[in-house]
Amino acid sequence: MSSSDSLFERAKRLIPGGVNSPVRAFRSVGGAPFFVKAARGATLVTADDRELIDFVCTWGPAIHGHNHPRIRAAIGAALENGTSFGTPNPLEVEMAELITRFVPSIQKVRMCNSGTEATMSTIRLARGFTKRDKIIKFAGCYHGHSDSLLIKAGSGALTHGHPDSAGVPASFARETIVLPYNDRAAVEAALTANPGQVAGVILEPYCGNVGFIMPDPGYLAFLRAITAKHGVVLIFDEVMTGFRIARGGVQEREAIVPDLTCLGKIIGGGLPVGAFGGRAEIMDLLAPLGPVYQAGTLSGNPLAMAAGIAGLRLLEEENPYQRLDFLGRQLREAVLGACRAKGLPVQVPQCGSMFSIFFTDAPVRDYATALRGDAKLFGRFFHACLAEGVYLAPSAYEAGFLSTAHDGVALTRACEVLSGAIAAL
Ligand code: KE4
Repeated sequence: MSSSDSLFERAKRLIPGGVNSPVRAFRSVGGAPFFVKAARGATLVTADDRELIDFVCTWGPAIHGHNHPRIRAAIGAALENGTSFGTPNPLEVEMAELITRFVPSIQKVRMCNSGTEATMSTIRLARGFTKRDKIIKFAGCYHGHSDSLLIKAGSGALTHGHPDSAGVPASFARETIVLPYNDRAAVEAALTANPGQVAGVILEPYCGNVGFIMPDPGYLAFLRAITAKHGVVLIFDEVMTGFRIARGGVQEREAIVPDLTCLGKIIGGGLPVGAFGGRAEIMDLLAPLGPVYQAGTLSGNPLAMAAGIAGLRLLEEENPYQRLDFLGRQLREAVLGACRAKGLPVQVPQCGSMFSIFFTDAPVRDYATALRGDAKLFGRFFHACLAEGVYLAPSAYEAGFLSTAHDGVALTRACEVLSGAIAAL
C-alpha cells in the first residue's frame, strides 16, 4: 500500500471522508487523493515521492509558486518575534495600507481568517447598513460555507451534488434569492418583486467555482447601476480573483467600483487569511465603532500578515500579470489544438492565470451551461494527466491556476501531457 493510501486509511478513521475540505476528496473524479509532504515552485511532492506539476496552487494562494523564498524568509523573520499576540501589531497596519493602495474601492479593511469569514461578514454588514434582510447570490458562485450563502453554491458543494447544504434552516434560505449568473432580467425581476427588501448582491465577478466563467460584456456595469438605483450593497467576492486577475482584481480590470470587497488566498501567502473592506461609511458600522459585530482571535496574525505582505510586495515588484496571461494562453491553445485534432468539443475559458476545461460544445456562461460539460470525461482526463505527473483541480467545477513558477519547463511539459491525455481519450 502506498504511503498516500495508508495515510488515507488512517485519515478516514478520524477525519470525515479523510479530508479537512471536501473538494480534496476526489469524489467527483474517482479514486483516492494523494497526500503531499512538500511543495516548491510549480511542483508538489507527494507522500509517495512523486513530483506533480500543480495547477491547483492550493486553490489560488500560490501565485508565486509554492514555498517562495521571499515568503518563507518573511515568515521566518516574523516567527523570531512570536506567533500571535492578540493585540494590534505593526504588520496589520502595513497590510491594510497595501490592500487599500492596491484596491482603491477599499477605504477601510478588516482582516479575518478565511474567505468564508470575509463573505459572511459582508452579508452581515450589508444587512446592518440597509436594515434589510434579503441577499441575492448567483447559482454556482461559491462564497464559503456560511449558512446564508450555502444555497445553490459551487465548488465542493456543487462537486458533491449538495449545492444546498443540509442543516441550513428554511428560514435562513428564504432570505437568500438565487439567480442565474449573466441574466439581467432575473435581477430586475427579483428587485422589483422584493422592493426595499434586498440588502446586498454578492457575486464572484469572474466565477471560479463552477469552472471559470466570465461575465457577459456590460453585465458587471449593469449590476453596479441597478444596485445603486435600489440602494443595494454590491459585494464583489474577490477571494479568488483578488490580486490574481489584476493587482486590483477584477474591479480594476473591469473598472467597476463595488461597495464591499471580499479577499483571501493570495493575501495570506499560503497562511490562513481573509479580509473584507469597502466604503468607510459601511465599514464604520463594525464593532467597536458600530453595531455590527465581527471578531477573530487570530485576525491579523503576524505570521500570516508577514507572508501576505511579502507576496503582495512581490506582485508590486514583478507585476507578473501579462506574463501569467501569456502562460494561460499557451495552455489554452494546447488544449484547444489537441481537442480540435481529436474532434472533441471543448470550451477553455481563460483570463490571465485562471482557466478551466469544459468538455462541451456550447459556450459556458452560467451554472446550467456548466453542468452540460461531460464531467465523466473530465474525470478520465484528470486521471490521465495525473498518471503523467500533472495535477488539475479534482473536479469539473473548479478553476485551474498558474503561477509565475510555471513559466518554462513546467508549462511545456504540462502542455505535452494535457495534449497527450486528450489524444488518448
Ligand atoms: P475559504 O473559507 O475556503 O478560505 O474561502 C471561501 C471562498 C470564498 N469565496 C470564493 C470566491 C472562494 O473561491 C472561496 C474558496 N474557494 C475554494 C476553491 N474553489 C476553496 C477550496 C476548498 O473549499 O477546499
